[in-house]
Amino acid sequence: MGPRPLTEPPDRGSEAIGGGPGTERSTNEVQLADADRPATSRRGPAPVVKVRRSDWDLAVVIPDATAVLRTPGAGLPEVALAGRSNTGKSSLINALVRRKGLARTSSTPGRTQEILVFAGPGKTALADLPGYGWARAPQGARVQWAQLIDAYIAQREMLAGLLLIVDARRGLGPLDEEMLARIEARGLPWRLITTKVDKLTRTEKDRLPQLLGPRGRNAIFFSAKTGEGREDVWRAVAELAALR
Ligand SMILES: Nc1nc2c(ncn2[C@@H]2O[C@H](COP(=O)(O)OP(=O)(O)OP(=O)(O)O)[C@@H](O)[C@H]2O)c(=O)[nH]1
Ligand SMILES: [Mg+2]
Repeated sequence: MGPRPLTEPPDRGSEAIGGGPGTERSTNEVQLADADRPATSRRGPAPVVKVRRSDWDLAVVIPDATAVLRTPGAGLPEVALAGRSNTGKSSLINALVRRKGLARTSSTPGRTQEILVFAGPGKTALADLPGYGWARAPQGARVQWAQLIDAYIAQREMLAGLLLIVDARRGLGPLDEEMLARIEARGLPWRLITTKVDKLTRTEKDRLPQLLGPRGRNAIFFSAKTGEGREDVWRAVAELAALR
């Protein structure tokens, strides 16, 4: 059976977090947060990248699925940010590079509609993907975004790894599991980021590892609002690219 399209309506009771099948630990999951066991072994953890505000810019736009193969990269491996619509992928990029408005964000889902590749002075480009799972998006748009995401994940030659972005209040859903299955099918590493942790109460934050289940064992807790987890995400980006 081939992979399901990433267009399935999201709000299903079956989106129990960390429970059902497919949540077992993956060999593609990178052990980044554990300083004792850096993925780059003898060389130690990758250094945190320091960037200045103006160093990053939009390098490449991939408008649709047919353009994935023929659109050149920025000469850098790409780490992609994927996740459900409105989880904060674009905001995370802006927070990482400390440049508000570089990647366009919105309080309504469906803001990012193409794949935008941002490049800076570092060794890795960041690819901002459209979100999936927004049930109220027009059907045509949903199909087009899903095809674009699918093509990028399956075919993009310079794709080095994936940051899977989930809202800390929701955890992983079936479409997120599907995304991980696809990236693992390509043999590429990934890392889970839970965003908007500033919105959690203390108790919710304490319960987050339990909510995320085995997939979330090495999750990075991130907030674009407070900057929490920013350095960890940079480290993850560098590690993913180094594994390429
Ligand atoms: N409080 C809080 N809000 C956030 C955070 N990250 C993103 N947001 C808000 O969440 C909304 C969605 O953010 P985006 O960055 O546009 O989300 P996206 O995942 O790129 O969305 P799509 O492109 O539609 O898939 C915006 O209103 C952001 O301001 C965060 O860490 N904390
Ligand atoms: Mg976006």
